[in-house]
Amino acid sequence: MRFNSVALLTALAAGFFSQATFASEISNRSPAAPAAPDAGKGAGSKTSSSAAAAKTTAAAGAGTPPASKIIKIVVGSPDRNKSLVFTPNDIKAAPGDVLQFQFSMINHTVTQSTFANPCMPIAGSEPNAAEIHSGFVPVGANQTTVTTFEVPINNTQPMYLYCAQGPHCMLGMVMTVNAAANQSFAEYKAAAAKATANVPATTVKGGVLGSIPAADAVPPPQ
Ligand SMILES: [Cu+2]
Repeated sequence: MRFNSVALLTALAAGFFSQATFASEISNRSPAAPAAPDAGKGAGSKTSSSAAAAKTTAAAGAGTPPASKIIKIVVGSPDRNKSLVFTPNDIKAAPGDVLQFQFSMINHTVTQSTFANPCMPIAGSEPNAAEIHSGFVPVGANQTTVTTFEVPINNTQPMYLYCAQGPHCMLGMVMTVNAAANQSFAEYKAAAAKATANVPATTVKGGVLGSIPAADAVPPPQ
């Protein structure tokens, strides 16, 4: 009986050492085995904003086309009087540019409508439209990171965007990208003021949620 136990222990020890040896051979032979990514833990759809930065770098190296830009837009503000605005709210963007929405207090969305139907998701008017919707982004005071929503610009078509929170759209929390001369920011805002409902889209689309250190974010309007 005692002999058998010793034999068993010896066998286990031998097994352990041969496994350890095997493991070290594996790690010696494949030093480039990818480590498990810890970014994105518990936040599947969130990535850092490095994609946009890399894109800009690549475009700058390519030479021929004008360098693409990251256009930063602050959504809301801790300042009560500036809390229902996109800053800036009437912009031009070129294909290759990326709109980087930076969310401030308190809880807003970036959602796309048509010019004709403000405060309503564009899919309701144009079922095949490539819709933009960030989802609701709650933001507390003094956060150390800022949630971003990066929207790549693929063409020069006008885009009409609004915040789908509460009455924010009707209260003027709208913006335009490449607005047409006869469908301007001012006209869109005026039409939004008369909307009878403010409707969010159902799924996050048209961009990528991420996060940047608050120190790297544009200071919200005060
Ligand atoms: Cu809002």
